[in-house]
Amino acid sequence: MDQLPISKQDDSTHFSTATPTTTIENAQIIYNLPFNDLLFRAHEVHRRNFDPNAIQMSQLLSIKTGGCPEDCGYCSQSAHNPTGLKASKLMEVERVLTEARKAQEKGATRYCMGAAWRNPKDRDMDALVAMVEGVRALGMETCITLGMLTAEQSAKLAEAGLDYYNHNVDTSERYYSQIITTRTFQDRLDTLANVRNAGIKVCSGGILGMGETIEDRISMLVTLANLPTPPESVPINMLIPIPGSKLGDAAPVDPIDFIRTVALARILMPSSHVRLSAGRTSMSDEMQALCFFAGANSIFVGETLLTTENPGEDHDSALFRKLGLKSMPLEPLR
Ligand code: SAM
Ligand code: DTB
Ligand code: SF4
Repeated sequence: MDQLPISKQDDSTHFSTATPTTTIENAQIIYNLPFNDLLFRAHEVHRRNFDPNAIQMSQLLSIKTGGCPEDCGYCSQSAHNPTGLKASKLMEVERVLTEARKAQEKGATRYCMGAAWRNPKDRDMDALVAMVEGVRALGMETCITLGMLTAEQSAKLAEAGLDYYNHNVDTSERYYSQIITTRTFQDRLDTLANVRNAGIKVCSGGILGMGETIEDRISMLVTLANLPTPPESVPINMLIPIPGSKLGDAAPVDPIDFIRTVALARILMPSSHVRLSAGRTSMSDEMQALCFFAGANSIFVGETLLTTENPGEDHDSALFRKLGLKSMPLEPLR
């Protein structure tokens, strides 16, 4: 175990640095370690980089729901998926700020606003800037996810003080076109580069449970770890099967495979926040506890994600009490 390769970010002296970058082969070796060795190693990396009992708490709001022109096979909001979801227009800025205040009162420190768009129109930018500025003025971190973004739009949001932009690669490059055909994997990487170049922190991860192989999951994490700068935030979603969507009948992910993937994310991206994202309502407390041990240190709080259910405050505060977890303090805003 001591001679295993590690990622370029991990400055541990316990393990040899066999390669300057993370290769698929090295990641596979780590992923396939005996479970106890994998978890021990991931937890050790976690402890060296973070308080292991602190969890970052984000809250989501859908600021523009449904009617999306993209054909993502997993999504309730795609116009290509007959899911019965009612489409709505972009929410008023004041309503967004009222919802953000409520989330802050319940303990969220980051507010994540999501729009069901292929990309924002330039005419939407003033309202989006006002949302970012307004949420920041409350003293919360801001995150937004609007689809593809140009360099100019990225610069505008950076100037408004946006902390994070969420844009997931979702799966491996190889499997991508099985899930989405209206944009390419490279389109996703281009937006991530625009966001990064504008000085905004990157939030990018994916979904497990879409019929992909374990190699696809490993490859997705290797792509993220090998970006010029790895994402500061890595959401790992478990597919929420949406009736009417192309993946409505997808088979559930094996919980051990899910936990192994979280552990690999932690090892490959030691200083990133790894978020246990969608799908917690169908995870047991024990599974979530193992994900936290394996290095997950961020969650979405509140009763809803964008269009689906989330465990909610009562369940999460009981879980935090049982596990002795606490909310991660907010770093001073820029
Ligand atoms: N339209 C924007 C985009 O796709 O970039 C932002 C919103 S989109 C809903 C954000 C992410 O949520 C997706 O990239 C996907 O990873 C995740 N997601 C969407 N539907 C999901 C589902 N049913 N289960 C798990 N994750 C899901
Ligand atoms: C991410 O990776 N997961 C969040 C956030 N980024 C935008 C979205 C989860 C959506 C789950 C399905 C829904 O509520 O519609
Ligand atoms: Fe649209 Fe985003 Fe849903 Fe894809 S994931 S259909 S881009 S809202």
